[in-house]
Amino acid sequence: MPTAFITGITGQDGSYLAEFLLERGYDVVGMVRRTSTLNFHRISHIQDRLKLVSGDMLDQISLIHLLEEHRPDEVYNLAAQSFVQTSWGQPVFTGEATALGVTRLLDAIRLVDPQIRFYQASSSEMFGKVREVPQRETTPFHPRSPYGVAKVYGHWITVNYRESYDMHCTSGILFNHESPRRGLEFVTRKITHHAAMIKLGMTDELRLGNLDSRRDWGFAGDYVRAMWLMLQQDIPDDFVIATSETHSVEEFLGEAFSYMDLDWKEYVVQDPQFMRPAEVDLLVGDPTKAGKKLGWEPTVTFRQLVRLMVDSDLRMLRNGETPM
Ligand code: NAP
Ligand code: F7E
Repeated sequence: MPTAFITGITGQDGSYLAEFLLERGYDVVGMVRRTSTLNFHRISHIQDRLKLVSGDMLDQISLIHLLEEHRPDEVYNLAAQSFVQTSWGQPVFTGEATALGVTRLLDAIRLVDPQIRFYQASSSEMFGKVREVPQRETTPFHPRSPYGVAKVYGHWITVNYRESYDMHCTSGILFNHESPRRGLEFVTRKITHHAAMIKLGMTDELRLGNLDSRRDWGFAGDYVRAMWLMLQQDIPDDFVIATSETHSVEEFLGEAFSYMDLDWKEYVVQDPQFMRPAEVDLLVGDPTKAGKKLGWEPTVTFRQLVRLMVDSDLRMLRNGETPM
C-alpha cells in the first residue's frame, strides 16, 4: 500500500484529501501542529484510520524526522497560514509558514528520499491584479497580499527543486474551493452560516466588506481529486484547477439568501473592517490543461455548491452541532 504524508490535514482540504486517499487504499500519515486545544473536528470521523504525527512547518528538524520515520511515497503540502486578511496583520508568520515552510519540506525530502513525489498547494491569489482573463499556467503573477507573495515564493521554489534536483515536484494552482468544512471566516461560509442563522432567527445581521470582487468558486471534494491525479503523472508539471465560471460576492449572497426565501439587502451591512488594503478584483481560471492531461473536470455547479453549504449549516445549527 502506498503511503501519503499530508501537512495541513486538520484543514478543509486536508480532511477531504485524507478521505479520498483512504478510499484508494493509502496509508495516510497526517502532520498536526501542537495546539493547547485539539482541533480535529474535520477529521474526527476518520481519525482511527489515520496516523497523526506531530510537527510544524516552522521546524525543519520535525519534518526530517517524520519523513525518515514514515518514508512516504507522496507528500501533499497543504499547510499554510491561508487566510488572506490575516496575512497583512501577520506578514512575517505568513512568510515563515506559507513560503519558507515549502523550502523546509522540499529540502527534507531531498535529504531523506528525493524519489518522494511532492504536491504544493499553490493559489490563484498569485495572479492577484490579473494580467490576462481567464488565468492559465502561463499568466504572469502579480500578488496583492503578503499571502499571495508567500504563495508565489512557494510556487517558484517548487519549480526550482524540480529543475535543480530532478525531483517529482508539482504545483497545483487552485482557484477558490469551498465546502461545508470551509473555515467560518472565509466569505462563502460566512454567508451560508449567517443565512442559516437568520433563517432560524438566531441573528439578524451579516457584516461584510467588498461585495463586488469576483471569484471562481468550486467544490473542495473535486479539487483534492485533482491533487492526487497530478501526482500520478509520470512527468511533474503545473496545473490550473478551476471551474472557468466567475461570480461576485453579491451573486453568492443572492443565491444563498434567495434559497432561504430571504432578501439579503435586509440583513447585510457593509463594514470597513472587512475591506482589504489591496483587493483581488477578478479571478477566473482556465483549466483546459488539467482537462486534457489529467482528465479532470469539476462536478459541482455554483448553485449546487451554495445550496449544499446552506443545507449543511442549517442542519448543523438545528442539531446544535459545533460548526466544522
Ligand atoms: P485551511 O483550512 O486554512 O488549513 C490550513 C492547514 O494548515 C491547517 O491544517 C493548519 O493547521 C495548517 N497549518 C498552518 N500553519 C501550520 C504550521 N506552521 N505547521 C503545520 N501546519 C500548519 O486551508 P485549506 O482551505 O484547506 O487550504 C489548503 C492549502 O491550499 C493551503 O495551503 C491554502 O493556502 C491552499 N489553497 C487553498 C485554496 C482554497 O480555496 N481553499 C485555494 C488555493 C490554495 P491548524 O488546524 O493547526 O491551524
Ligand atoms: O474572500 C471578499 C474579500 O477570504 C473572498 C483562500 O482560501 O482563496 C481564498 O482567499 C472575497 C475577497 O477568500 C468579506 O474581500 C467581502 O474579495 O473568502 P475569502 P480569498 O481571499 O479569495 C484563495 C484562492 C486562497 O488561496 C486563500 O487561501 O470576498 N469579502 N466581505 C470578504 N471576505 C471575507 N473573508 N470576509 C468578509 O466579510
